[in-house]
Amino acid sequence: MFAKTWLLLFFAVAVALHAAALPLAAQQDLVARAPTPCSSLKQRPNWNTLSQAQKSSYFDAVKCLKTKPAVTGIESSKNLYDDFPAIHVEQNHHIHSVAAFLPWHRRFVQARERALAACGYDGPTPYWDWTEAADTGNPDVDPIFSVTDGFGGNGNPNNNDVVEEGPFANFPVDILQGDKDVALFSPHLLRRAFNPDPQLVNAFNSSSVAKAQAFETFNKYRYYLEGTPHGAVHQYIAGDMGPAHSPNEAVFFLHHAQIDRLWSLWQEMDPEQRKSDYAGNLPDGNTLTGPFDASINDTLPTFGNLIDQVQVRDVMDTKSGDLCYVYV
Ligand SMILES: *[C@@H]1O[C@H](CO)[C@@H](O)[C@H](O)[C@H]1NC(C)=O
Ligand SMILES: *[C@@H]1O[C@H](CO)[C@@H](O)[C@H](O)[C@H]1NC(C)=O
Ligand SMILES: [Cu+2]
Repeated sequence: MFAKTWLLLFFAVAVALHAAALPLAAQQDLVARAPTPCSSLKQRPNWNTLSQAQKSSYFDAVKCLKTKPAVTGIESSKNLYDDFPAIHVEQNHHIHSVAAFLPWHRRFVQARERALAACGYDGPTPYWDWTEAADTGNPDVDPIFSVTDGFGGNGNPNNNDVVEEGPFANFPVDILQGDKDVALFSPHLLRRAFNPDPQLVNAFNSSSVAKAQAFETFNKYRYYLEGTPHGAVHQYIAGDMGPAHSPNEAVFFLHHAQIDRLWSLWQEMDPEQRKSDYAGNLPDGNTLTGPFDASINDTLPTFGNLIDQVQVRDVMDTKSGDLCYVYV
């Protein structure tokens, strides 16, 4: 309590002192830019720690998204559920293999959290720590895929990989990635096609994550994290989770909460440096060779009204601004 009051006071004094020496336009900028301290921090837990009641209210809220009107304005998206895969398809090239991969998806998980809250979910935003699944060598038996209190298991290879058990059994989804990242309206039932290739599974094991977390600069970190563990989880689940319409798959958001968690843990290893370390290529640059023109002052690619489009700098710290959460 004392520390928080002190911090608030410090901000107020610092802003006032700076403001006194600056012209009016710059003063307004400074006031607008001062990071808002969080009044409290929400905890984001491991999925496995949720109660049965929380898990079932989570599933209910996910399904409720299909009953809410679309907000993105993307023609193929007929409801709020479809908006998530649709915007992810249409922004595909702006949000993958670019510097903005991590900050955009951080905000996208937050957009989902708000949508679920609007659908009556008042529990926490969970993450899936898939290293536990990969380390066993058999991710298919992970609790996340439980048919009784998880997201259900693999699809049926004899029925177009359709998921036939669990809360998403024969679950209708509508969006497919088309050419040139156009979101197509193509109703089908949710698919999974687990790929047990050990090399793929090892790419998201705890050793692979340890390797990611050991990179010392953002650009190298985000390149490995996106390309190796992140990509391998998409490819392991496959079906709807494979292509850019992957937000059709509800597990997507627990996967991306885990990616976000790893980034925040990486940032916490050297907060002063890493909460402002942001670099890499824009969509027209090469992810390995550059040019590396991205700036922390860039505006994030659009979320199509799912949530407001802030600057990268506004989502660099999960403990400030309108993020205000920590992973536990
Ligand atoms: C993860 O996979 C690598 C091979 O890529 C292997 O050498 C390592 O032992 C695995 N780690 C664990 C914890 O299973
Ligand atoms: C971002 O903008 C601030 C002023 O708003 C400036 O001081 C800073 O140098 C800019 N950073 C980059 C990387 O462009
Ligand atoms: Cu993505």
